[in-house]
Amino acid sequence: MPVTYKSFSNPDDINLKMASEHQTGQTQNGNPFRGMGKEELLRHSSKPLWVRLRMICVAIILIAWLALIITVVALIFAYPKCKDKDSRSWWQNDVMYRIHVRSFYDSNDDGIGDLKGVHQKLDYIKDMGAGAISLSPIYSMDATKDDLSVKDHKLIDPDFGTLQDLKDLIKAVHDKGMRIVLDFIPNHTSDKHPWFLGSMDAGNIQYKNYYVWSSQITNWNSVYGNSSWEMDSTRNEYYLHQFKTDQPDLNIRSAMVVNELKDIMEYLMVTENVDGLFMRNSGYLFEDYDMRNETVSNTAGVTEDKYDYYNHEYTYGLESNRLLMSMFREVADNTSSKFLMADRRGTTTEKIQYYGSFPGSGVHISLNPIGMAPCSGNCIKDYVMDWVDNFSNNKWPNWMTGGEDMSRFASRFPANFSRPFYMLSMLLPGTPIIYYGDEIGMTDLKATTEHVTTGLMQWENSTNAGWNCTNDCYNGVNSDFSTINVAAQMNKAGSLYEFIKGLSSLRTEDAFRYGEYHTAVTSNNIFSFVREFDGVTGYLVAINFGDNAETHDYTSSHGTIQSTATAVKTTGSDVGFSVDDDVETESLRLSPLQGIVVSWDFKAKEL
Ligand SMILES: [Ca+2]
Ligand SMILES: [Ca+2]
Repeated sequence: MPVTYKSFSNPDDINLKMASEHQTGQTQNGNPFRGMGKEELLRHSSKPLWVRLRMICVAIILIAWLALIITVVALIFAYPKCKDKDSRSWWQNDVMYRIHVRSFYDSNDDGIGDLKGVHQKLDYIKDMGAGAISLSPIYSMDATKDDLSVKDHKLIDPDFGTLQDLKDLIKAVHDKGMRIVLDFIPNHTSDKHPWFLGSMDAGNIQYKNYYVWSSQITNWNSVYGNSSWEMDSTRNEYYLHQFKTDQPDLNIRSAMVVNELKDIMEYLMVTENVDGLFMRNSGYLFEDYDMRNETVSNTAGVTEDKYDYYNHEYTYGLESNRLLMSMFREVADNTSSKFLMADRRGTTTEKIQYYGSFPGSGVHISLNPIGMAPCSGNCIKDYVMDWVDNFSNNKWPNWMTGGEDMSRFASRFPANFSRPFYMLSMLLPGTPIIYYGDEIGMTDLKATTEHVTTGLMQWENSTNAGWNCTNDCYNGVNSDFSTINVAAQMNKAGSLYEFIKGLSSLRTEDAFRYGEYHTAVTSNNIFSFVREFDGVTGYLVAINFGDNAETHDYTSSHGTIQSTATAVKTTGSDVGFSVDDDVETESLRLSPLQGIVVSWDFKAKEL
C-alpha cells in the first residue's frame, strides 16, 4: 500500500505511517525497526525452506567459482599464444657467400686471388649482407693447379698464402661476427699425396689399402670421360679415379682412411677453428662392392667414352654415402657443434636424404642448386614446395643460386629474371647461398670452355677489372667488366648489388627469420607467399614469373593479409609503387617478372 509522507512535526502524520506499516506486519511491540530476536531467528533459519535455500546459494556460488576457474584455465590453453622465437643457428640466419678464392681478390698482385685478398674484402661481403663465407679449396695441391688435387689438407698452397694467413682470416671473420666454411674433399686426393705414394707399394702395410686398387676393371667411366681405371705400373694394378687420372679415389671402406678423414676434420674445426666444412663431391664416395658394370643410359648423342654414356647406379649416390655423412656429423657435433654441408646430385628427395632420418644424423645443409630453366608461377610453386614441405627441425632448406659447378645465374636466366628470383630465394624460409660475382650480375666466361664460372671478380672498370695480369691471370676476365663491376654498383640506387643488399637486410626481420610461411595466390604466372610472426609486421611477397600480367585479390588467399598494405620493396620502378606507398591488395596487378613485398601491422587471429 502506498505511503504518503507528510511533515513529521505532526503526530497524526506518524500514526498514519505506523498504521500503514502495521498493515504489512513489520511493526511489533510498538517499534517498527526492531529485528527478530536470536531465538526467533534461529527458529526461522532452521526451517527446511531456509536450510535448502542456503544450501542452494552455497552450491550456486561454488559452481560459479568452479566454472570461472575452468574458463580461465581453458582460455589460457585455448587462446593463440605468442610464439617463442625458435633458436636459430648462424647457418640458418646468415646469407652464405661462396667464393672461388683464385678468382676473388689478389692481395699481392701476382694475378692469383688469395686468402689475404678474401681478408681485405670482408667488409665488402659484410656490407652486402652476407654473414658467412664458404671458400673453394685452399690446401696444398700438386702442380696441376686443380684446387681439388689436394696433397695435404693441413697445409695451405703457396698460391693462396700461408697457414698464418688462414689463421688471420679466421680471426678477422670471427671478429666481425661472421663465419667461415672451408671445403673438404673426402673422395680423392692428388696422386702426389704421401698416402698415394705409399699406396703404390703393395707391400706398404700402412697405406696399401688407402685407395681403390683392383687387378680387373669395370665399364665405369670417369667424370671427365674414358675409363675411371688407370693402370699403375709400379704396383701393377689398376686404381680407381672417378675424376681426373691424377685424382685417385680413396678407399672409403677402410677404417684407417675414415679415421684419417676424421682427423683432418678435427684439425680444421678444432685447431684452426673454422665454423664448418663443405664435403665436396660427396655423392662419389662409395662404389659398388661387387664391382658390377653400369647400365647404358642411351642418352642421345653421347659416345661410349663419356661419363653420361652410363647410368651411375654403382658409382654415384650409394646409400653408404649417407652413413658416412652421419659419421662425419658426429665429428662435427663433438667439436663444439660445427657445421656440415654437402652436395649431392639427384632429385629433391635424394638430396633431402642427406639430412639424415632423424635430427643430427646427417648434414646441416644438403645443397639445393637452383639449376632449373626459367619457369612460371606453378612451376616455381612445385619447386619451392618440394623443399619447404619437407623441412622440419632437422631439415633446413637452402637456395643456392650459383656455384662453380653450374652456369652463372645471369647466364642461366634472362637478365630480367634476376631480381624476381633473388626476391624469392632470399625471402623464403631457408639459407640463401650466393656465388661471388652473381651479386653484380657477372656472366659465364666466354673465352674458355672449362671453368666458365670462375672468371675474375669484376671489381672496377679499369684494365682487367682491377687485376694485375702482367705475369698471368687465372682464368681471365670477362669482357663485360666495363659495365658490370662492383664500383659501378656499390651505393648506386637501383643496382643489382643494392637490390640484393636490401633483401639481405629485409630478411633479418623477425617475420622472415622466425616466421611462418604460407603460400598465398598462386597461378600459372604468379607465385606469392606470406611470412608472419606473432606480434610483428607481416609480409606478402608476390612475384609474377609468367608471361602475362595478372590482377588478384590477395586478401582472400590468406586470412591475415590486409586490404591496404605498404610497399616495402619492389623489383623495379616499373612495378608502379615506391617504398612506403599504399598498396591495395584486393586488386594488385603485376606484370611479367615484376615482384613486390608489402607489409601490414600484425593483426591477431580471432578464436
Ligand atoms: Ca695473390
Ligand atoms: Ca669414391
